[in-house]
Amino acid sequence: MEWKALIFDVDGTLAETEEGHRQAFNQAFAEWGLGWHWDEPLYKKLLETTGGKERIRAFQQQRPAEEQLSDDRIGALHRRKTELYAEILSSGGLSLRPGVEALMAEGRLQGAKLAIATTTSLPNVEALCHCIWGRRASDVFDVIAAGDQVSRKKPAPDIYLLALDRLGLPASECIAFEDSEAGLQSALAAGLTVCVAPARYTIDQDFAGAVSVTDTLEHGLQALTGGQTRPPTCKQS
Ligand code: XBP
Ligand code: MG
Repeated sequence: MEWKALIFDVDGTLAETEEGHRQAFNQAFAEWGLGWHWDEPLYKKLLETTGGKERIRAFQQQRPAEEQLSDDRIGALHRRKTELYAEILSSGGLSLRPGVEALMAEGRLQGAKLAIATTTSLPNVEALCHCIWGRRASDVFDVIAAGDQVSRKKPAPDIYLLALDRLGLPASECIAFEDSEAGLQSALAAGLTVCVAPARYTIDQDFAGAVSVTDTLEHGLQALTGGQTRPPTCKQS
């Protein structure tokens, strides 16, 4: 099967970004004097809610009445978090996950378009592309569907449907690459074939329905080169 487009999730798929997000959330909370701190086990749980603003809202539901923020305040807090995330990425040290660069190159070689379908916001996609390639996201990807461009985030299919609409292609001609259960469900619900390479925070999730589940996307290349997809190498719950 020759795929007409490769659609990539961002966080956890292109790069291990969630630690950067977690630090940015915590720095924003500290600046605002909220007394909140998301450690790694808590963040793993909180990642079940996709989207930063939605994650803050889900977290504060467990907090006392005096700690509740209005939607406007959550929006402002999240804008500061986005600025801090860009600062963290600009300090360097982040690289693509293994196999991503080769997969993108093989896709290009085969004439496929490259697209993004992510829950994170457009400024964060730009920050990552600047950090990794020193280029604008639109110079690296043909189509970018991100964050609040849809009202329902993953696992709803909306962000993948938006990417497909912008590509002008049916789901049957495209393949998606994901790291999370919510992302997999989103892409499947949009009708896509999905390869999963679980990331640091998603390793224990359920990836039933993926065409392949592999440690890294180095093996995702096989989906492009006509080879057999490898059997799952990661734990499925
Ligand atoms: C992962 C997410 C994001 C990030 C934070 O998105 O759920 O919410 O954790 O990003 P994906 P924002 O894997 O689909 O890229 O704070 O910008 O929402
Ligand atoms: Mg992800």
